[in-house]
Amino acid sequence: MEKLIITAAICGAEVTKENNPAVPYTVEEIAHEAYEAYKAGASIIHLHVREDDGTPTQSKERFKACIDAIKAKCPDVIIQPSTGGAVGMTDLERLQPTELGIEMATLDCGTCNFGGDEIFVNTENTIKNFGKIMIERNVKPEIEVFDKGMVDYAIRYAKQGFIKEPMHFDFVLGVQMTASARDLVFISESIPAGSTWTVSGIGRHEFPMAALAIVMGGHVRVGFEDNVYIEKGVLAKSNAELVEKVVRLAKELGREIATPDEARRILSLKK
Ligand code: KMH
Ligand code: ZN
Repeated sequence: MEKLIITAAICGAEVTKENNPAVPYTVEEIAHEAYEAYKAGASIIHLHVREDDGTPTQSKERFKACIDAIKAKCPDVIIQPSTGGAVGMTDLERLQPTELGIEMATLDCGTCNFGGDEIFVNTENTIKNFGKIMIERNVKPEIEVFDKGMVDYAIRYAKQGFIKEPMHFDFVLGVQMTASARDLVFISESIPAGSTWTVSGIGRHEFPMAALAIVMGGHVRVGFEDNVYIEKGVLAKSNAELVEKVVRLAKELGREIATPDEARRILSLKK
């Protein structure tokens, strides 16, 4: 089995300091959380950025400031900006970080409900346009799928030339599709041979999904974007604490942790 790639989703767009005071907003806080998560074992930082007051933004300047600050502390870490941004942002706003010479970015492969009246909109044209731009800018997409139909869209758009293979998927389970062992087996067996996958279990599903991915040969995403608790009712002190828990699980289950360069090889990234 390949070594385990751990992604730290340190900030997100929806979670706030009211949910957990350790959620980072400023450039310094974001760089600090990224560095600590990296030292704990994360090889990829999934990055959203905020204004100092916590407002989510896709500003190219703000992304550049955060990327530079993270790279100053850990030059080899893989930085994966979000092109999902926050619900309601325009496509042009969302695409800004892809102009920064980045290695990876998320590519959300369908529209889904996001709680209450919120809808996270990704039309067919949006997905194809984002895919085409990522090919032109040499950015490897992490394909975000919130249910199995989004895997099927990705396969269709890859056949049409909008996404390059081998594809890398992130199964976000517990938002729209439920998070069970059956769901994870079903969805991970639905992707093309040669693809790679990671799982983001939302909320209380974070560590059960991580444990399953570790034994199934997938990879793991944890972080405040998805979950703010280290155990039931106990807030995590940092993203690093969440990463450390995955490292402990992997050790117990006999799976080694990938360095950033090992992750680059596994994901066919060109540095
Ligand atoms: N904040 C969500 C609306 C991504 O990063 O690509 C979108 C999201 C997915 O978080
Ligand atoms: Zn995200």
